[in-house]
Amino acid sequence: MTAQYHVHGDIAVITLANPPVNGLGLSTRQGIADGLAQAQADASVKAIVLTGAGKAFSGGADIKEFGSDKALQEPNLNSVIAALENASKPVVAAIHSVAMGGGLELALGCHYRVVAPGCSVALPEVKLGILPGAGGTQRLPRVLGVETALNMIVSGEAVKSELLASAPGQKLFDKLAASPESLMEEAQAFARSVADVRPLPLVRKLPAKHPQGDAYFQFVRNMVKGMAKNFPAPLKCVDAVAAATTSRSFDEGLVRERELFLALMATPESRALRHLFLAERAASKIPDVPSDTPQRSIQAVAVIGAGTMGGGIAMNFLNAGIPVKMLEMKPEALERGLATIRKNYEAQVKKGKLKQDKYEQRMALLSTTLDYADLAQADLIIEAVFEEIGVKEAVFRQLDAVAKPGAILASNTSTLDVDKIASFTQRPQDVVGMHFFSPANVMKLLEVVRGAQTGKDVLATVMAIAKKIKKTAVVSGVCDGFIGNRMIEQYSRQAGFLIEEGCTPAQVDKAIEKFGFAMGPFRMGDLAGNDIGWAIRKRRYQEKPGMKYSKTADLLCEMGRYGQKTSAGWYDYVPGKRDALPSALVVEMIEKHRKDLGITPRKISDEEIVQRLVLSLVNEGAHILEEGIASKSGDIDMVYLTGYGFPLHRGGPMHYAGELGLFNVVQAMHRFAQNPLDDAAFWQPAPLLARLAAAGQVFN
Ligand code: 3H9
Repeated sequence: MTAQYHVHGDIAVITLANPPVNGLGLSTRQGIADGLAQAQADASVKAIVLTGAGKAFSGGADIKEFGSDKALQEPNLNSVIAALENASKPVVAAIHSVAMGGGLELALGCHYRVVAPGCSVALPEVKLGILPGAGGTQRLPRVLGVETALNMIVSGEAVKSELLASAPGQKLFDKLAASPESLMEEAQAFARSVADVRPLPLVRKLPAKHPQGDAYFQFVRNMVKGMAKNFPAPLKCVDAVAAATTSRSFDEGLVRERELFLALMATPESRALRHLFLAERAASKIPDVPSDTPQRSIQAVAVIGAGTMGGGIAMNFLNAGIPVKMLEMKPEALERGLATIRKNYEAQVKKGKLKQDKYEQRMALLSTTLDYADLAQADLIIEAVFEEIGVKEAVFRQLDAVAKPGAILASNTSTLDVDKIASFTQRPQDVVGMHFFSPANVMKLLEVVRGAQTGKDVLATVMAIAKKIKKTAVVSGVCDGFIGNRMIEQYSRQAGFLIEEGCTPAQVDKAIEKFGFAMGPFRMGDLAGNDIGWAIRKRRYQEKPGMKYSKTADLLCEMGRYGQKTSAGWYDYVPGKRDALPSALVVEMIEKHRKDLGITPRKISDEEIVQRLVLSLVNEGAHILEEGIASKSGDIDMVYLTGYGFPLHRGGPMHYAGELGLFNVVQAMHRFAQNPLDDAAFWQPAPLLARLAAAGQVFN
């Protein structure tokens, strides 16, 4: 049973005990219902306190139970709340640490609420693509007023208990305890003080009114519509709260909330967001590295290379209060690097995002050196030098000579073999890849590249430090391009074929941007620099002479059109501006190229564009899974959602493939393989994909 029952004198205490956050799964709900029945049957009990063990009152409905029979099984959350409301003895919620979603709704069903300071209070369901489905949209407006409640429900953001408790006229909390430590004592004393009060107060009896209801809700709808973009839940939250103010009875409002909740639960957007929630947390777990693996202490970090990447990497650690020593070969390079870091921080100060004193504290943690010997005290050394194996070799041989025993030696390589890099040292167990994405101080993604000999304690340490610097870390095995870049290469190849067959760059970009990508492949190429892809392809032509490529991107580079930095790429740019303007020269180049190849252009639908681009990611992702480069499909999704602008509401390529149905995905690939201008060999479904499709399953 994941709820406990104890009696202290004349007070019964029901304690939710479902770690980690007392999610309200079936057995916990049953435990509450049983405790309530027991307390009411015991004549010596005068009042009941409901609380949570460990680090939360409750984080809400058990997200892992969603979609299963257990979520619906009685007693469901609404039935438990009804039982609380109908209890014959007062029930006091003793709330601390976290009261979210169904947890807050549970508390709102109690007769009284005593809260500890510092507790995070929220109805965050909107972040999962749903709305509060156990009365939250009906009860919160009654205790906090319509506007505050609606703000909380539409944003899903947490508010601290002491702030809410001090709001004028609030009826959410009956008492703010002096401290989390005294909460239980104060809640029990409170319960005794109200033991004989009748009738028992119920939130449902309070009014929910807004003086200018129609105008207010109209205004909010317009605003929320603009912000919600691809997500249906925020507008439905408004509808549900509006129902609290217009329904003829409380129960009629509850019915409306239930309808909206169930409809949202069935949307692909909600499935995507729930997948994202679980995949994000699962990414930090490595199957053969248990959570109790010892970690190394990281008190001081060194970064080699003060370029854009090195500087961005350093800022992450400075932001987290960890001292950084930056090494360069020449004083001018160090100066330039320092100036860039200062400029970045100063821009944040100017925008009011960073306080001056915080900026100064961060800069005080940064030191520089030209001498490798100065890195001897660093616990973690991250190399961000030029992407060439000879350069990396020189760096790692020096590091091996100066780094203290047990220091972690990380490479920020995006393409090179981490095992080879490790072989330049006598301590391959200490070597790992930490592939940051540019700009490194902004992008959430960190690919942690696990070499054949990387120590488990090194991995555990790097995953923990990633959390500290607020990155989403995903483990990748060693292969060319790791997870993200290996997949994007296939996506880029498809973009090239689409151009050859009849699309314009703008048509491809528009189609995939309409699907939800932040930026299409051609605008992205112009931003990143088309010469980078060119250099990689030149290497590929040597390594894989049989691989089919469109030559349009090479022709573009031969014209010197590297992208925004040359004010000309797939598009034209006005110097200093980022607007992508169609280029007649590029169209001419593409048309000539088609003629040279004897291709008659055809009209290609947006649907085909999107499918070919996205399914190229899926097929390569399936190979990556099968080879064990990624240990689970959610990891691949996290890479794409946090590092490559894949639309959040689609849940990542592997999740999206499941939404399409893997059978349909395989059928589409067979169709694409028939196209003589495409790469038939690539479109053979990866064996794992074919097996799952045949078995009617999805990736896991
Ligand atoms: C809801 O309530 C619907 C109702 O309105 C209607 C129902 C009819 N369930 O984030 P962390 C796990 S919808 C199950 O790293 P933190 C999480 O998976 C729900 N598990 O910790 C992870 O597990 P693991 C509305 C949950 O300290 C572990 O807890 N509620 C739940 O940084 C630690 O998570 C929400 O949306 C859950 N509800 O933050 C709250 N919540 O160790 C979502 C967490 O196996 N949760 N877990 O990987 C949060 O915002 C944060 O997790 C929280 C803790 C603030 C609670």
